[in-house]
Amino acid sequence: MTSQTLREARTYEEASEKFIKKEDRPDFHLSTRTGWLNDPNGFSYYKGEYHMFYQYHPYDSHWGPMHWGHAVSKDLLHWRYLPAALAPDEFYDRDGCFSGSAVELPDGRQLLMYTGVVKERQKNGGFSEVQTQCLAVGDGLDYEKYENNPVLDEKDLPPGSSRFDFRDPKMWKKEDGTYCCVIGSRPADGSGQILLYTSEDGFHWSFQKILASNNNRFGKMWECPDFFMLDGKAVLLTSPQDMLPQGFEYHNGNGTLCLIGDFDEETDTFTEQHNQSIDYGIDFYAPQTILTPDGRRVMIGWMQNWDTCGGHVQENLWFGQMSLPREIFIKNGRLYQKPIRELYDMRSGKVEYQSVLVSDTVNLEGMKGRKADIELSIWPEDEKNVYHKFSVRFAQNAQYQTSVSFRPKESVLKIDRKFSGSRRAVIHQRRSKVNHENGRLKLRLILDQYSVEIFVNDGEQVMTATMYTEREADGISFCADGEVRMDVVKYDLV
Ligand code: DQQ
Repeated sequence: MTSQTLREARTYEEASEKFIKKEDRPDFHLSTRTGWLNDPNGFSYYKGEYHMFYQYHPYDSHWGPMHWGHAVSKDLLHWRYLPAALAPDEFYDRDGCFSGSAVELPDGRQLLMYTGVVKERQKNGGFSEVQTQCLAVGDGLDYEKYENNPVLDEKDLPPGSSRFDFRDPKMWKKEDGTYCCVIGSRPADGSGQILLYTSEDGFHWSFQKILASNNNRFGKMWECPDFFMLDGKAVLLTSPQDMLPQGFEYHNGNGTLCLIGDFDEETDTFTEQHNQSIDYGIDFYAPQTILTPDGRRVMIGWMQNWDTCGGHVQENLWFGQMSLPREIFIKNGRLYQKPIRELYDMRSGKVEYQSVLVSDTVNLEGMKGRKADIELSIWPEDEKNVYHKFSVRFAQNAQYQTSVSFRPKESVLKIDRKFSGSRRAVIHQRRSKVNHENGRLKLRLILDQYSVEIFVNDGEQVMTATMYTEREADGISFCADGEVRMDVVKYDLV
């Protein structure tokens, strides 16, 4: 039975989306149907289509009581909205249906697990949010909340763990037909841990063990975990809150973390070997992955970040979009990412230049656009006298520009959206160390109206940023301090 709260959300979103013009949205990145979107939820392949649910506040372009929005796609690039799937309408989730995941049950129904949130009055008069894990079962369109919700609560936490920070279950089905899930939690040391739970049938869950402990190394609470095997290694993704910077690897505030190691299935033991950021740009958080029917591990993140999304304009009817789907793999012990290969099918209008000398500002005929796939290779004109700096400016007109620049002597790549229309004093630049051989570097930039995703050295690193300037700012130019040779090819993405 659809609750009144959900019916109202569904009626509202249908009416409200009509006021948002198609051309005011990104084209092949999923954006919110209306209002606000954050984390990807329930990313799954079900009944022949990809399903993406998302943290959703339909009534406002700011975060509010969390619903689950819903969209489906055949290729992860063209999305069709479905009615909102969940609303905060039960005693155990009345203050929000927070992030979660989806699996298919043996009888063909889809099972969602999400975090139910209830505000509880504290002795000091303030409120804290009690978080439990809840289920809903559906057919890909309508979902019925489980009568025995919540299925995991404070009784299922290891001693000392907080009942106020227990969220974001990511489930998967094992080959033997049983289920596992990882959940973010806060132990007594105030930082983060990832808990592992198991279930025979997807409905009855029990605590297995602490899969990974932060021990105050990477920020505090660990949100939105995902755990899977990839190229023979075990990979744990999570998004830590309250990070302190570490060199160029991690920045202050909400960040992303990828732990790579080994997993012993007999004892459910994860042994960490390597840590890194998932994305080195400004706007990426809370990614979730899926195994596609043809065996690819594909990751999509929220293409914003809590610390930097305060700059958007109040009057907008929508705010929040997902990143590109990225195929991920392990190479040299690191996480690599590439835009999903289906993007090649969207390429048209090739513009190519080879061995262009860039020593000042260079504008090339046909090099423009806000929905573009640009591949660049650069090297120094004189190997013995390497250039100081090379930049690509895009989303550019007389007033605005966003840029990526590379300083080979410091091995630093910088994304800069300071001149991209923001009227808020939030972070607009971020730097990352990158690998290069004497100034030789490869970049692939994907632009889709209001975002850029920069894939460095065939996916060794990615830097993501949004820029909400007018679409007419579509210039692309190149400039250098010193002498750079450049091969560049650009396709429109349509
Ligand atoms: N967003 C959700 C939480 C999650 C956080 C609330 C991460 O479930 O921990 O909207 O962005």
